[in-house]
Amino acid sequence: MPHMIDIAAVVEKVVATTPVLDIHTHLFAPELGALGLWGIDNLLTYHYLEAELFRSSSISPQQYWRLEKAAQADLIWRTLFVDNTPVSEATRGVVAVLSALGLDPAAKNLKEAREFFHGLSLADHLTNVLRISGVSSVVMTNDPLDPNEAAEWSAGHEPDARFHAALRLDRILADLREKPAADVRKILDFWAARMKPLYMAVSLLDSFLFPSEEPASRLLAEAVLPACRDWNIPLALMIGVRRQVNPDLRLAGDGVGRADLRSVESICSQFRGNRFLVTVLSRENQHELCVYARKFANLMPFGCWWFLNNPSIVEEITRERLEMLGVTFIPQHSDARILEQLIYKWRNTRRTLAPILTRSYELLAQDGRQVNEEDIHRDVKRLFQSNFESFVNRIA
Ligand code: HDL
Ligand code: ZN
Repeated sequence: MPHMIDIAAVVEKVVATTPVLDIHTHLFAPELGALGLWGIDNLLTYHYLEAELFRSSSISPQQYWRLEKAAQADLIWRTLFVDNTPVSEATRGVVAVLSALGLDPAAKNLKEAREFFHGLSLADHLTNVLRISGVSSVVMTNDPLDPNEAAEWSAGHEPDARFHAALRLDRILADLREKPAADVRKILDFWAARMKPLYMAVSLLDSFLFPSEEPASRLLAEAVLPACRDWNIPLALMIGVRRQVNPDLRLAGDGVGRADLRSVESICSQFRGNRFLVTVLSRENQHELCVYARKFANLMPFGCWWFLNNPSIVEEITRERLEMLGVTFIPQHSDARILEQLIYKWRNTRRTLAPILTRSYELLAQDGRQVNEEDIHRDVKRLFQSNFESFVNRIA
């Protein structure tokens, strides 16, 4: 009789102790200067919280944008954390971060938190946050047409080895849409050589269609995909955004729309020599993305992106992926914009994933196959690291 293990306890331990490679963030290596955000005022002026502020405060967006960042943070703290209970995903996340750092998450003001962050060395704090979060390394979002970022790269700074690059194409496909593909290809090659990206990435509207006469579609086919093939890196398609539904909210103003995923079918089918990381923003698109992943081995579904990164939806998405794909997908990325968000985003992912994996192994046992600790280690390592590492074809 195979040795019976306490499945729940072993899964909990393995999920808690297996480091994760965070494949999509908006974090920056310290070597890239002031691009990297950290600390309490940045944590509180996160666009997720700004959207929630306007539902509980009489302040108008126009009045809010005129405030200094510290005043914005004080208003958000008072409104969402003192005058109201921080039960939303984004507010509870700040509570989790403060608690993890030994600060009082029920404080009436930000005095203690500001003093704590003011005294920190970023280098030590970065190592401490990665350790608490169980994150081995992160992938950045690097936009070569952002003048501030281009200046940092042109200054010859090399990112810390725990920060990998991803070449983000949104602005290239928008600003250079009238350019010949050959010109765009030269720019891609220049920045790919400089950044050494693990993949190229683009976020796309819910209305994205491929193939189509749209400039983005043409440049993807004629410049981006040949470049990805030559550089032997995947292209990440992030589909389903409805840009600036409420422009008054700025970064918080984007919405979500169900996309026609026949675009994914066409691109995976037509470009068999390319590999595609795909995440979709609409909950309604998730099941069909799983079906497409069963049809195309060059499609790697990843993450519960943005408005989906809430336990109720992460649970549904992760269960259907396990049922349809086994452990051959990438369950989550943090999308962290501020360093300390890694702490709560990965705590939440582990807290939601562990019972789902346990249930899968319990069903397997009921149907006749016991798992051992080695099986569980292998599966969690695939989910947290090696599915991505092998898909980008480089040990990141
Ligand atoms: O396009 C993206 O990478 C999105 O993640 C946006 O940055 C979005 O504003 C975001 O931060 N989502 O979490
Ligand atoms: Zn993002």
